[in-house]
Amino acid sequence: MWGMIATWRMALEGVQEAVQSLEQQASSGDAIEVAIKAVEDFPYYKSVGYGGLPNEVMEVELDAAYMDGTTLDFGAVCAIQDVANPISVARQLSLQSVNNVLVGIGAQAYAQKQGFEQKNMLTDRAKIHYHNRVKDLQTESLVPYAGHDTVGMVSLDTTGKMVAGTSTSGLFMKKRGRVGDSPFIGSGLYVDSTVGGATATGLGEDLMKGIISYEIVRLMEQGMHPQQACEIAVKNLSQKLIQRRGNAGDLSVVAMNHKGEWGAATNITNFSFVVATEKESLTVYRVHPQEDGTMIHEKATQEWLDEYLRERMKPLEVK
Ligand code: SD4
Repeated sequence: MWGMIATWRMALEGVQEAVQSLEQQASSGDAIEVAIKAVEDFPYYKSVGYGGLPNEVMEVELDAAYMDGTTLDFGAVCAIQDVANPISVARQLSLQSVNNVLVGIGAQAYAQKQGFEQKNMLTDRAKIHYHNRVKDLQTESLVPYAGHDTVGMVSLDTTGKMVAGTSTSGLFMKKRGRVGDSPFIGSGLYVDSTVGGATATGLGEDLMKGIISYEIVRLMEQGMHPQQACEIAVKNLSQKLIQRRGNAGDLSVVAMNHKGEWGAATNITNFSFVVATEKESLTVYRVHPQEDGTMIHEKATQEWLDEYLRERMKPLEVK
């Protein structure tokens, strides 16, 4: 059995490429790296890799993580700049016995020394988004930190090995040096090949309060189906945050177990995800949360898929 699940429709092209290789017995590690690199390289996705939206001083700081569910090897980079594929650096760091998580200039120096491609990740399009946002903030009372869509993926290969990965530019207009959940083991991602894996997207500050990816894997280990585990984890964390703090940020998750069964849950209205397994061809779903905490997964129509890309690639006007 092989399978792969990923957050957001933007993962589609990358997962498509990776799935073809999983069918040909590629490893789950290679599948994750290939698929996430494809998202990082696509300039129109404004929350991952090249074209990612900058922090408040117009620098693109990227976070990425990689976890091997068999060895439990884990590597991550936080707030790295000018590196084309943070996921590849995270994967390489996961193989080291120490120094698995590097931040900022240390991460950059490592990547440079190891020969990873250097690249200015700030595109003209991202600059327009930045300038427009600065303008809007002067006239409207908006939350500055809007705009997020981390790519998180879990994959299972034919040998039974599972791997998870994440990559993100974090929150648009974040403070310099701010890091969310995505590169943190347990919060942004967690995977154990004997159980399954999970990954999250949304407001990192809140996702971290529930160590939500680990929580989902723990629930699956207790025997829960991934769908039930995702729903319970989102519902419990969301309720707890509302009770204790008055509100809950955006929380969205996907998971797959070692049998290739999967789940996805959210507390927002526009979450989408991509899944493919040996039994189910590549499909994009939109998730509709219900009052009772259960989810309806609706297959995305071709019209919706086309509109998603059109919206992201439309010409931008400077305000
Ligand atoms: C963060 N969780 O940096 C990331 C942002 C994100 O979907 O996922 N967005 O907090």
